[in-house]
Amino acid sequence: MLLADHDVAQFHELGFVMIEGVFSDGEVRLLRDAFESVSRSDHPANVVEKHTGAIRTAMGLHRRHAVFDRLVRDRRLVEPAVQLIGDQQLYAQQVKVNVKAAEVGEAWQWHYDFATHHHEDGVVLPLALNLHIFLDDVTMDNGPLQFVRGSHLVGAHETFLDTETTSYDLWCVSDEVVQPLADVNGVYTATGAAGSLLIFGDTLLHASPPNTSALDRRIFSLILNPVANASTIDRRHDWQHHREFVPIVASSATSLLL
Ligand SMILES: O=C(O)CCC(=O)C(=O)O
Repeated sequence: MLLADHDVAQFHELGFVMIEGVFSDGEVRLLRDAFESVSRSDHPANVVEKHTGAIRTAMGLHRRHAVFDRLVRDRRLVEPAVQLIGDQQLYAQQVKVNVKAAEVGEAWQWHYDFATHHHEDGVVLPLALNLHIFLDDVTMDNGPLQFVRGSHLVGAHETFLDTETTSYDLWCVSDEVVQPLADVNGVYTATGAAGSLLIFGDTLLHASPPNTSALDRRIFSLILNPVANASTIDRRHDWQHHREFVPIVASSATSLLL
C-alpha cells in the first residue's frame, strides 16, 4: 500500500499523516484478542501504570504472539514506511500496544521519540517512523495523541529525563519549550475510528492526556528504523529496543485474517 502524493506532502509539512479505514473490523478484533492474550501473561514487557497497576504498555509483541509477528510484516505498514524513509532496509525497533485504560490510563508527557532513541540507545539519526493502528475508536476524551504541527522542522529541542511522572522513563520536553511553538503552529489531536493508521516521524513533538472516559484506548505501535541507523548502545531491555537488525520484508498477504 503506497501513500497518495498529498499524504506524503502532509507528512513532510506537518510531521504526521493519518488514514482512516486501513484495517478492517475483523482485523481489529483479531489484534485486540491477541493483545488480551499477551496482556494476561506475567511478562516484564507488560508495564503497568504508576498509580493503579492497570496495564500501560505491552512491548516486544512480535516475539510474543503470531498475529503481531504477521502484523510487523504487513504491507500496509512496511510499504508506506519505505516510501517515507527512502529505499532502505528497515528493522522492527519497537513493537507494542499502548493501552490507556478507561478512567485510569495515565498521560504521556510532551516528548519526541528520537530523544529517547538517541540518549538511551545511541541511534545517530532521527530517521525512524512510528506507525500506529487504532484498536479502539480514539476520541477527545479517551487520551488521544496530540502533535505540535510542523515541530519536526524546528531542530533539536532541549530535553530532560523524566523518571517521576509515570511508570515509564521518558526523555521529555518542558511545557515552556512546547507552549510557544504550539501557540504559533497549532496542535492537532489525532482522533479517529478503530482501524485507522497514523504515521509520525522521530522528531515530532507529541503527548497525550489521561483517559477520563469510560472507553479503553488501545493503540498498536510499530517503530521501524533503517538497519544502517541501528542502535549502538545495549543498555535497555531488548523489548524496549530490539537488537535483531534483520530487514523486514513486506508480506504479500492483503489481510491479517488467514
Ligand atoms: O500512546 C500514547 O498516548 C503515546 C505514545 C507515544 O508517545 C509514542 O508512541 O511515542
